[in-house]
Amino acid sequence: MESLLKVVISGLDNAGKTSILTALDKKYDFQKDIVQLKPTIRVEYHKMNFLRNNTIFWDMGGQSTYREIYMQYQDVYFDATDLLIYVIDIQDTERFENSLEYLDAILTFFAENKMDIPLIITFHKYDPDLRGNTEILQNIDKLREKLLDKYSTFKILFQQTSIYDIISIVQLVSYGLSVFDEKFFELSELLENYLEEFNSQALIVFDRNGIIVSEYYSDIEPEIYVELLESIKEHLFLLKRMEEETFELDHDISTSEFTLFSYLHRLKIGKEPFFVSVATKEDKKEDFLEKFPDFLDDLSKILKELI
Ligand SMILES: Nc1nc2c(ncn2[C@@H]2O[C@H](COP(=O)(O)OP(=O)(O)OP(=O)(O)O)[C@@H](O)[C@H]2O)c(=O)[nH]1
Ligand SMILES: [Mg+2]
Repeated sequence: MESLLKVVISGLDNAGKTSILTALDKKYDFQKDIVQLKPTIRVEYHKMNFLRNNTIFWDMGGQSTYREIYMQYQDVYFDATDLLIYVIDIQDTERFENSLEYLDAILTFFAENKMDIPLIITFHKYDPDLRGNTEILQNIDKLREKLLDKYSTFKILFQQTSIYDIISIVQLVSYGLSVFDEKFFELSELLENYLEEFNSQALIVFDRNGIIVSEYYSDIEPEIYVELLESIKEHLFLLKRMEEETFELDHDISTSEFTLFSYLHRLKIGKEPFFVSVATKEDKKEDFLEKFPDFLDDLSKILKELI
């Protein structure tokens, strides 16, 4: 039996909710679509398949009129929620209090109805050029402490996202969805072990939509960090093409200008395609190529149980 997950994505107007979902959907070349976004009227529904679950994202338009409606008919909008993603615009310092009040209203509803729901709070618009900005980092810390203190009974996961960092968006959703199955821990262990055996930098398993099923990284040296991100981005783009067109080969190998050997491999479990993305240092690639078939065997066993 397939189950259906309801993911509510909420936050003030202009926080970036629809942008997040648009970026997630497109993965590449989405900037143009995001510039044209208009404020969301009431709720937009957005369906996505993730492993055996069908996921419906409820993108709740955040303008105050709509917020009032949701609060008036809380059970209509928030009943049967499986996961809440709450988006706070980290650049909109003036409205932090306002945003916390809205979150409080939603969480009060969950608490009153004894709904024990995992919650992801993302500090959004944490754009690459703001990394290391002390004021922003202090604000994030302050908000995080406040929230942890106030909502100690909730399971809260914090994230930092930006639409200019597509991997942060993919991670946001994949962490959220992976809380629903214990098999993910086994998978994560497998990746950890093989990453060590391969001596690689990154090992990621994507589903057909480019959602991360699991991932593992070694300590990444600053010099190759940018190169690694480029390799992952490139793989997101490629897997989309492999899905859309009938791509002849089941893998793609590329070597970047400098040091990284990057490899994308498609594997099918039943009818379900998965993609394995590997980035390894050029001088370690023999190790990797030799052991990769064993990894695929072990991986297939776990994925079979997941779908
Ligand atoms: N700098 C920056 N701007 C962003 C980011 N994400 C979204 N935006 C911008 O924020 C504005 C609002 O984005 P939307 O996605 O429409 O916001 P929303 O939360 O859906 O708003 P409502 O539908 O009214 O609730 C747009 O101009 C986006 O381009 C981000 O990560 N960084
Ligand atoms: Mg919107």
